[in-house]
Amino acid sequence: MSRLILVLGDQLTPGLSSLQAADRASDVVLMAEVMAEARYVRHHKKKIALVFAAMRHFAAELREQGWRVDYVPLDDPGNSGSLRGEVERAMVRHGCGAVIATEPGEWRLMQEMAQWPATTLLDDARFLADRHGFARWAQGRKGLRMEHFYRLMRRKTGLLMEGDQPAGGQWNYDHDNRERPPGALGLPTPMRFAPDAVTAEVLDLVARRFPDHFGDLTPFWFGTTRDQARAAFDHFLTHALADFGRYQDAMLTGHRFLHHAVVSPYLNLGLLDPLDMCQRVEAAWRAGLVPLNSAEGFIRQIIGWREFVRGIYWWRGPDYAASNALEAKRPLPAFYWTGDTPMACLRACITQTREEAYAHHIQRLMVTGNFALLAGIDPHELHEWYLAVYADAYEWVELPNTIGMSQFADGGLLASKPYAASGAYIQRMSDYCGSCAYDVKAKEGAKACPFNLLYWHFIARHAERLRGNARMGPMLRVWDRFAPEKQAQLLRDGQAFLDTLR
Ligand code: FAD
Ligand code: DLZ
Ligand code: SF4
Repeated sequence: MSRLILVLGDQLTPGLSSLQAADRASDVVLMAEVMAEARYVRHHKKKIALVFAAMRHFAAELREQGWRVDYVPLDDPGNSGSLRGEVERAMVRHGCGAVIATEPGEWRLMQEMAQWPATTLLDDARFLADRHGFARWAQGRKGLRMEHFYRLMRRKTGLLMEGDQPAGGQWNYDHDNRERPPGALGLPTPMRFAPDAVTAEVLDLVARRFPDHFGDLTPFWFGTTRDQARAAFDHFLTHALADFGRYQDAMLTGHRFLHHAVVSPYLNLGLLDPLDMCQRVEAAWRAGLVPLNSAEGFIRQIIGWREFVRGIYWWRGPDYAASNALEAKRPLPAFYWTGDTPMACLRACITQTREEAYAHHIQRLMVTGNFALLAGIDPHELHEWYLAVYADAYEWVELPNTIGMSQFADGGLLASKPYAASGAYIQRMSDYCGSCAYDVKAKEGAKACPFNLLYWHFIARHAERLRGNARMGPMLRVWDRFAPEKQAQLLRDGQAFLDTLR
């Protein structure tokens, strides 16, 4: 009897464990576009279009390789709207007695699929660290630090290693990575693709069926095939990797991508392979084409941060999403959906998010994330926002970045200190402040940069909890030295700004 091989929208990899376990001659591959997946948060229109278009292209790729693929489009008149419904219908259609699937990337679906009858779930082997091994490594450790995990991964993969020593003598070159580009001239841009007929049809579908979702659907320039994803990565290697390291933290108005790879949407769908990407980056360094700080910085993001946050996601379990160590309860301000705010940095990052379904790491961490942290925004509401608005967003990677790294809502499990910063950081790393209604240098009064006002409000609100954190010591000592009248004034100013967010 043939078996049904369910391939999810972010499992577009020919070497997927479920496909490896299948028999091309007798089994049937099922792929289904379903409302339940497209609406569990109100995903950006570009994200839905990317997922559906890439799914359709992958189905064609599998058919070319000789697989029997049953593809259910969203507009299929019989579409039940859920993955479970589509699996049940397909089992009857094809007379299948069993289902094989690779584990999904979210607890929500994992818990659901574990209840399906006659279904075998296989490990997702597309990562460099398996989640059970990560849990064994993490269990019983006092503090989890990415740097320790990263060194293990360097040794395990052999990437940038000379024997058992790190290439160049250092594991991490982050201190070289704090520059702002001297000007806008010659900045790279990511590779853009014109939609083909398959993608154009999906764009039409998304425009008709998801008009109420966040974000601009067009212009749509993401690649939607494996070849295009590879071409986009090649383009990054040639044009942007060399300066990736030193300009990694920079933000410039009108230059939304700078030296970033803009490959997370492809990588998270399964169109690119993380080890292959890192080996190509290492080869570029060994060939003398890019400096070591850039190669190391990029490889650290992939084999370090990406694998580390995934490990934490699965290890901490489904309750991690409800973490709220700082007891933040303020609703997400409406301007996160519109960009309509006089704060130039937030306006730029949110407008770009609406238009591109993309913002780079520092924009997410130090602008939208930092503001939410300082203002005490409910981390769960913020998590749903990050999950909805980016083309690369899947809970296994988004949630630990939001709850752990950006909001300190897990109490310091993932990050050694809160990523809280005043306007001075944004001024140093960007040109946003030049066109802002607020004055980044002003610490009090109506014109004062809200990040400055909220910074001290945040420190004061959480002073007792943060005293145990050695890295926050210097800022707490500055706060303690302020005269009581100054402390009271800063708190009043911060509160007055927070009251305007209602
Ligand atoms: P580059 O800067 O060029 O980096 C290269 C690659 O490294 C990325 O493609 C990505 O795969 C990986 N990477 C870099 N930083 C991280 C990180 N912190 N965690 C995991 N992988 C990383 N990344 C996602 O892929 N999906 C998300 O939903 C997501 N949500 C985030 C939410 C918040 C609050 C924060 C602070 C970060 C989030 N990130 C997320 C991490 C990071 O911002 C993106 O991976 C990165 O911006 C993708 O753009 P890029 O491909 O140009 O990355
Ligand atoms: C993100 C997404 C969307 C928008 N639509 C579908 C879909 O229609 N069918 C499908 O199989 N997968 C989709 N996905 C990806 C899933 O949401 C993803 O597999 C889970 O969130 C687990 O990571
Ligand atoms: Fe952002 Fe403050 Fe600079 Fe305005 S002055 S852009 S609010 S950091």
